[in-house]
Amino acid sequence: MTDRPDRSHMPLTAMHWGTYRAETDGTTLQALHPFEEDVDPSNIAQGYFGVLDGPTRITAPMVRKGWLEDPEGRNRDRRGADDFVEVSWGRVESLLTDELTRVTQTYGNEAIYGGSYGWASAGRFHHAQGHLRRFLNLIGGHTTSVNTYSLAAGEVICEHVIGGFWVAAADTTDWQSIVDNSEVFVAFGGLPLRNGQISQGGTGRHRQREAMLDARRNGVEFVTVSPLRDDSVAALDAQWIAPRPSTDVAMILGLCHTLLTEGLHDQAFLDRCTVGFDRFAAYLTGAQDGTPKTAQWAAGICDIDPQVILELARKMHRKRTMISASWSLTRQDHGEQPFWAAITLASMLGQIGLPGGGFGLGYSAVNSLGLENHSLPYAAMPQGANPVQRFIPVARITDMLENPGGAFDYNGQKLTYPDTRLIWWAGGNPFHHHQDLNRLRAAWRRPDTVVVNDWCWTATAQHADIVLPCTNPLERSDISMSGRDPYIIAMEQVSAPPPLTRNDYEIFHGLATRMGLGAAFSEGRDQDGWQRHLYGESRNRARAAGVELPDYDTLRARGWHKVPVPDKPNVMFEAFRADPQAHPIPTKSGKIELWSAEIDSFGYDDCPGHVTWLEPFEWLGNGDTDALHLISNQPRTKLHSQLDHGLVSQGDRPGGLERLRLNPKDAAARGLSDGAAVEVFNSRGACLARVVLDDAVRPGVAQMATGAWFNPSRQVEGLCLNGNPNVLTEDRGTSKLAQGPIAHTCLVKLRPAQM
Ligand SMILES: Nc1nc2c(c(=O)[nH]1)N[C@H]1C(S)=C(S)[C@@H](COP(=O)(O)OP(=O)(O)OC[C@H]3O[C@@H](n4cnc5c(=O)[nH]c(N)nc54)[C@H](O)[C@@H]3O)O[C@H]1N2
Ligand SMILES: Nc1nc2c(c(=O)[nH]1)N[C@H]1C(S)=C(S)[C@@H](COP(=O)(O)OP(=O)(O)OC[C@H]3O[C@@H](n4cnc5c(=O)[nH]c(N)nc54)[C@H](O)[C@@H]3O)O[C@H]1N2
Ligand SMILES: [Mo]
Repeated sequence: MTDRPDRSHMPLTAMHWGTYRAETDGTTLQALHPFEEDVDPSNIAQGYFGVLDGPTRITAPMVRKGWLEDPEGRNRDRRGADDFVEVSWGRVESLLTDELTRVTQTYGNEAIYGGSYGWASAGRFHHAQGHLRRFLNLIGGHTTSVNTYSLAAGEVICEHVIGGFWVAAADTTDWQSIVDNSEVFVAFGGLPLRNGQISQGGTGRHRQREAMLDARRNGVEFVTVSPLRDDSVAALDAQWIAPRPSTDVAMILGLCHTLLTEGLHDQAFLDRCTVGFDRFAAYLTGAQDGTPKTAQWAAGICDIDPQVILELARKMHRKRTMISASWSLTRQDHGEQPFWAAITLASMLGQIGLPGGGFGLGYSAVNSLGLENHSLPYAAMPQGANPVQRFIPVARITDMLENPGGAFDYNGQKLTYPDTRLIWWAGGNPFHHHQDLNRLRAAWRRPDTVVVNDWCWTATAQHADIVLPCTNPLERSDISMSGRDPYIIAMEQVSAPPPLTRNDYEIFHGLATRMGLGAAFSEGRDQDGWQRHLYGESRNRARAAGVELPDYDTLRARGWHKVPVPDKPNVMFEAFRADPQAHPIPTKSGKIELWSAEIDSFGYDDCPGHVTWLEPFEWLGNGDTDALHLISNQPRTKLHSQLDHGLVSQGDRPGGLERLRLNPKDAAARGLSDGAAVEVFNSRGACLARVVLDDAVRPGVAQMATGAWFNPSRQVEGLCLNGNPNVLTEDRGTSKLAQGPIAHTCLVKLRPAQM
């Protein structure tokens, strides 16, 4: 941007929320300035100032007192409420070597849980989970996890319906195709720009705002289907439809029914490109179960005007329509259904594969969705092979700890939980991200040992026995290149880490060395050697895909490189639409599966063979009259729990409490005024919050971002003082198919806080 001073001589650093120029006075970081290429930089990075040192920084290896004092029982009941003692790296390495040897020899390697979910930090080489898994694989393996918290249900359902989520995500229709060709953009779950701040692995230039506004200027009509009006920016002037949360599937069925009964569906597309429409249609019309899924039927469930559904269906048929379904829709009870429903609706409209038409899964969930770029398969740190076959669906962690040997279903398989004796987490914060934290906290006390690598004292670190202090991205050199973003950034160390901290690589290399496996772990490379190696491999892969990258030293000297954008905007499934025989999609049938013989064969009552409206276990349709549906969405001021302790996040907490947004009508009905301190509660737990009145929130809904560090009260059982909504959310799988998390399906009540 032209009005910024030239800072191109300053070193670059990169995070999931963007790229920055670092101003230092030679020793200390003074400022982080937006990268000159970024047209819409994020403020999140400013949260680092003040927390690089100080009381929240982990500065040395720490071991829990009770764990040291009782080598038999390990005083496990004190885990999460105990003191720590500082030890040397030599001592901690010897404690860990002994414990790993004991656990693997007594119980086998499957007793180590190394699933370690979490976002860690940007940087191709310094990827915490990659190093953890490489190390654990080297010592005989570990139980791992599959799928994500982001959209586990979406990943598994897409495997059956369109051949995989991540493949489709990489094929997402570009924003430019939408700008040039769409007439209507219907966003289930909205287009939250605050989420587009983020891109896993880093981003050079934030594109979502500019693209949306270009589309609007070009006449695209936006429709936001969401409990929050501000899930799309005001400038889009979007039509706001606000069904009850967790009822989008009913609304989409109402749209499908309208298309079918009014003859507005594209039978030719359905015949050529999909399988199983007839089975789905029998359900839609009620031939199968006696209930036609009319607009009227849907409106009753969603609590909206049926006319809105009828008119929207007709408009979507008349105009070139892009349908977006946000990832949040999958983090719900029966979260497999919304993506399947959106894909079914788009199939009936028959615009899939046309410029600006069809569907996209999560525009603005992250900056990379809809970017005009080559999707390049860059190399990642090799993790070796895991000799242990056992895994859990990522969000079944508490079930696993509570229920060793217990059986569970997953995607057609019958599996059992291992007997976990040691947990190792690096680069994630389960005491932020998991549901029903009070239940997790109790189950977490079962294993003998918990090891956590982190750079700051998160609740997870506080619930560990052995805490290994690591660095953050400001404190190490690396390369930010994600393959989902055209920018490659040579990251430089711009802040000195506390002297006793180590990079995750060094932590595991040190341990491997002590266990006689140092050479196997390092393969003879030092940290710079690995970065050269990974970049060199990536360069070869890019070249094979027709893209030339500068060599490593040139990249380092220049600081960054932008991969040129392709000549023409990408359109999802374009080739498939043109010739489904020649270009099948990777499903069983090669076509879009509106009825899946495979899913049907699993016989799951909670995920039948076609899209089905399944009542959520908890929603505004079955709760007490004073219950509110809690939307615990992504925070604007941070990435999940990262930098919650920093000024940007803390500065957004009026009077130190997390904001709970409420419609003024709901506040008035409860006698609550703006700024009131409340306890948000249900049968699972409670947390403190401060009421903020806002008519952008649908009546019956309360909204509170995730990310506040879990801070359990020592006086009141089950109460989080910092306002982490996961003390309220239910921990159960979306269905037997994906077993994904369901944070967005949650009812709560409010009472004045006792403070
Ligand atoms: N209620 C509710 N809960 C949710 C969600 C929701 O919508 N509602 N969303 C869910 C979703 S989509 C997700 S993805 C999860 C996110 O959950 P997580 O990914 O676990 O959350 P983060 O806060 O990003 O955790 C990353 C941790 O890694 C640490 N870290 C950063 N860099 C490094 C490093 O270099 N090395 C090491 N060792 N550690 C590092 C950070 O300090 C932080 O503690 O949360 C889920 N939970
Ligand atoms: N700033 C910031 N950006 C982020 C993240 C972050 O922590 N901070 N996290 C990143 C990660 S890991 C992920 S997975 C993505 C997640 O991206 P999303 O899944 O899109 O994130 P959410 O903010 O949970 O949800 C988006 C909106 O969906 C709406 N919604 C919730 N339930 C329903 C429903 O039943 N029906 C309808 N129609 N709408 C509903 C809510 O109003 C919410 O604001 O965000 C990424 N971006
Ligand atoms: Mo996520």
